[in-house]
Amino acid sequence: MRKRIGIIALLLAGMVSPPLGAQPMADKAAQKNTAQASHQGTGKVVSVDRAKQRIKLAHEPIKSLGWSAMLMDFSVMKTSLLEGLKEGDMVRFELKQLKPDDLVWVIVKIERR
Ligand SMILES: [Cu+2]
Repeated sequence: MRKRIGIIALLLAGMVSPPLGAQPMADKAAQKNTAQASHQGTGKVVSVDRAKQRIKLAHEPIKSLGWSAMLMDFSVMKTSLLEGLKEGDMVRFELKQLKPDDLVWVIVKIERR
């Protein structure tokens, strides 16, 4: 009887051992940092769609994200960010991920350069 209790205690201890318990929290913290981080980019405006709150850019490489130069559609945080922007403008912009697991990057700042 005493032996059985000992085994149960060991099993319970294993379930709440620090390495297992700490790991998910560390992952969450890392994801939160990624979500809050913003990335700077530069590029050229290809088209602006105010109705859809989107802009197409030919962006230059963004090293902080490991992206090479490419043509890409972005959503902007608010329509007013697109004011005064037109095809052919050279721009500097800032990207943010709204949700940690989201693959979508949103432009939170954009200005002509
Ligand atoms: Cu891209």
